[in-house]
Amino acid sequence: MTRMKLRHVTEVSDDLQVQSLLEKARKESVSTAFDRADEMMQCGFGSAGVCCRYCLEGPCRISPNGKGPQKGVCGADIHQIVARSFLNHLTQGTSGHAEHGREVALTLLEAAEGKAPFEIKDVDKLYAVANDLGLETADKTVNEIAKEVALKALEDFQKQTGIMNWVQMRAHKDSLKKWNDLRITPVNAHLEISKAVARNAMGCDADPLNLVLGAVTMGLVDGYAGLHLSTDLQDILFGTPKAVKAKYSMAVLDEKKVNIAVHGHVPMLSEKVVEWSRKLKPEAEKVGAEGVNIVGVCCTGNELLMRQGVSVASSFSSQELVIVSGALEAMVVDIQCVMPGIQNVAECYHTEIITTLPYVKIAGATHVEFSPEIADKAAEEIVRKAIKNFKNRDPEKLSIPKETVDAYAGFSTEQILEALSKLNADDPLMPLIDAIKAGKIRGVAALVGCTNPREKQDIGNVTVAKELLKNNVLVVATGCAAHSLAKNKLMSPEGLVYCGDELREVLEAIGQAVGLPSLPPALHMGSCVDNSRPADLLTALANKLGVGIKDLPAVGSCPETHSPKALSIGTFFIAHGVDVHVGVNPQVSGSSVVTNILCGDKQEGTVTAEEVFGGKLIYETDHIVAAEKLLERINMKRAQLLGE
Ligand code: SF4
Ligand code: MSK
Repeated sequence: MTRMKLRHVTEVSDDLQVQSLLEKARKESVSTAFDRADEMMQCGFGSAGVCCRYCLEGPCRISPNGKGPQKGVCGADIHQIVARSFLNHLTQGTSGHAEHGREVALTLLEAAEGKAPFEIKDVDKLYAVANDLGLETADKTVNEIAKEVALKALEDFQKQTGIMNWVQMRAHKDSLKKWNDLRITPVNAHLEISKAVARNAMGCDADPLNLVLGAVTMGLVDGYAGLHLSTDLQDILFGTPKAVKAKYSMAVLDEKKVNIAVHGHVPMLSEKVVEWSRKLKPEAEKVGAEGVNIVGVCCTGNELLMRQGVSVASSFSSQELVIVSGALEAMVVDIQCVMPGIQNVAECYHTEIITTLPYVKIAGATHVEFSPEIADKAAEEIVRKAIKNFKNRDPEKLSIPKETVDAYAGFSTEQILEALSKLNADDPLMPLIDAIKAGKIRGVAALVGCTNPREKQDIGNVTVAKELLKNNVLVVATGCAAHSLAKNKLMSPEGLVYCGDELREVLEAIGQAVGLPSLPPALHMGSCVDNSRPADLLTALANKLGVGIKDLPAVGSCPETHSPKALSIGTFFIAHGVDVHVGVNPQVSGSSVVTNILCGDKQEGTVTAEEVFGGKLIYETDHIVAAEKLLERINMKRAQLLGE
């Protein structure tokens, strides 16, 4: 097989440590996602969303340039095929987040019933959620209330009529009315996911607009059964994040300790791994290590960072390079964004890959089954395995980069409001609203999503963020985008130099009110499911101002995504009227109809997301132009809201 020319390491990532580990991998003949991306040609048909494999009459593919057959065997045209393919992506992304929510709800139920070894850490949040759900709390114990909240959450996967409880509880009333009028409000997550799969089959829904509306329902399921429900229940179980200082970069690996990376998304097991890493320190010392060092990868990393200050080693695209350091005794994975390639890389070093869920296994990896009731047993076994593996480390293969970057994280909505309350105890949102009205903050942007091995790592996330900060846009971040920003000092006061003067003034004033030199330029709000937190902040601002979320100068940006989950999250925000930028091809370009619905402006005679919801999808690969487009949208909404 002829080998494609690989990109030079400097073209692959902006991170010097990633570059040096990739060089090491190549020298040691270890293939990683960056190289596989160079070797894998992208199919033009798939890129445009015009191939269909939904039945055995196919596969069928339609050429967007009009050459060749213009209909599949069943008669589906290019617009129907692209719309179905978009809905298929959204369904996949949404099911991941919904499963996350359901797992957390079951854990809360088992904890409340005394069957799982978890305690309710944030009783205040439990009461707040119970009240918002309309539950009676008087004369009930914490565990009784927790059980009722968990059962309400599980109803969102069971009920056959009405509206999902979490939609009813968390959605802005104007948005909810819009969705009800369109009859796209979800009833229960599993019902909607199954309906989406069913309507996408051969011989079912063949109306591109109706299919896109089905995708919006998926976005709402993602946002409420996935994001909001998971965040609320995780905060109840593990605590609502507060500002915390931690370290970033591959250099958080510790040569003198047993290193365990926790990777994936669901924090139940990893919380226990942290606990057992402390308990088993004496055993680590017996094998010559100074203790056990837990490092984060992807969003399991973000969850532990937000609540426990655990340092973060890598975002998605460089996950295999954590192993290439030769310093990792175990990588424990749960679900989502876990590349199968980690097992092949691990076989070239001493790292043990440990899968933990019965429906997420990797051939060749060790499996230690996790379920909430045996959380302690599983975590203990995992940490012991890593300790035992310490002796197999090969000093010849060891290469740990040197410098870490300090970053602040833990900015839950509650933490942001608490900080603002130092400036106005009676009305904490007012300092933020005043700053927006005065133009000191032009708007709010959420930098979300991933890194993608096909893209130069970090460049898109950081460029868009810096351009927005320079223009006095308040930036919040989640997921792997937050990792890019943290490594580039945008989550420490050092990064204030990238802010416009007015924004810097506001960040300093709030920071000093809570005893810091300043808030960091970008506020880390958490993992992918924590995109519920910016949504909560926007809902609170809209309610305070007496307007819809669509009226706020707020945008989302996802410059380097790889995941269909990002499309689901993006659609959730668009359904609220927030413009969302994506820097990676969303694979709908084959259909002018679907592209126009998602990305088109308001136009007479056509239905577009902007016209229906007030926000649209912006696909732009040039990072500077993307930031300009987002600023334009922010300015447009400011003009409408404030008459500027
Ligand atoms: Fe072809 Fe239609 Fe079957 Fe798709 S559903 S593979 S377009 S025949
Ligand atoms: S982990 S979905 S690469 S943010 Fe949430 Fe990172 Fe994107 Fe996975």
